[in-house]
Amino acid sequence: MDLERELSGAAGRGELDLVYQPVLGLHDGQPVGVEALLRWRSPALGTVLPAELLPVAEDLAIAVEIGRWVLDRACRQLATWSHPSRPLWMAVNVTPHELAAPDFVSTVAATLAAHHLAPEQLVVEVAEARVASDVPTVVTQLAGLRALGVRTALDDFGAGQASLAQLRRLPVDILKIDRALVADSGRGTQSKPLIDVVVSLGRRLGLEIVAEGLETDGQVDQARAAGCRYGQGFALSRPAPAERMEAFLESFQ
Ligand code: G
Ligand code: G
Ligand code: MN
Ligand code: NA
Repeated sequence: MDLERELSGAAGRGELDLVYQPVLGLHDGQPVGVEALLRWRSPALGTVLPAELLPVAEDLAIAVEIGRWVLDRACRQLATWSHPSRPLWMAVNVTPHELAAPDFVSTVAATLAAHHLAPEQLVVEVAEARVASDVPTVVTQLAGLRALGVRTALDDFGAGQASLAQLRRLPVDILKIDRALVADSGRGTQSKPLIDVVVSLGRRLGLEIVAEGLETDGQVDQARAAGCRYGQGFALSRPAPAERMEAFLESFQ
């Protein structure tokens, strides 16, 4: 298969790329963090998205290598964007497969040190629905990250089969509410009580909460009204290449 043959050399050929989407405070509109999103710019195949390339990467046993590249690039970028007057976090997504690498936590520690970043500046996101594949390993590795001072996030919360069970089990600092739960808000459907309940649950657990996939001003208002401190989505800013994200961040100075 073309994708397989091409992907195995993609990192070495410099074809991997990150785009960035900011997380904004819903009360002041200020950026507080940035999420790194992987893209593969394949000369043969065009831009390939993570959903398509990650399963192939796992089959080829290069998912861990790609994850290390993502972490290093994202941290290097954060080191240039974050400064004392504008502290930012950088969030990277990982699969349980990547987390399961025995040296995952030590690689994170080494990467942070190499870029002179404080551990609190990194957020590691793991999607709720994927965690079920290996809960004990995910728990151990997330706990190891937190012991370093790195923050952990449960991504796509509310989209999986066992959201509440996962929330109780997993050592996380941040809850990212899946866009499915915000999608109908502002249109007078059942999602308003859902968001309200999830946000108040998260707050009672002492978690920071990010509403994801905010596509309309109505959804932004709804998330804010529910008590959600942070938001992410097309209504606030689309994912953008590094130069454009830098200009976006500079516009807040
Ligand atoms: O950026 P996009 O909407 O295409 O992302 C689709 C999915 O891929 C999301 O679930 C996101 O969390 C995941 N994803 C994006 N970048 C990365 C990455 O660098 N590593 C991993 N493991 N997943 C990623
Ligand atoms: O699973 P995760 O939350 O990491 O996925 C992030 C993905 O969501 C990115 O690929 C990004 O392109 C996409 N995304 C970001 N904001 C929005 C939005 O407002 N609406 C939709 N439909 N997708 C979004
Ligand atoms: Mn994410
Ligand atoms: Na998400």
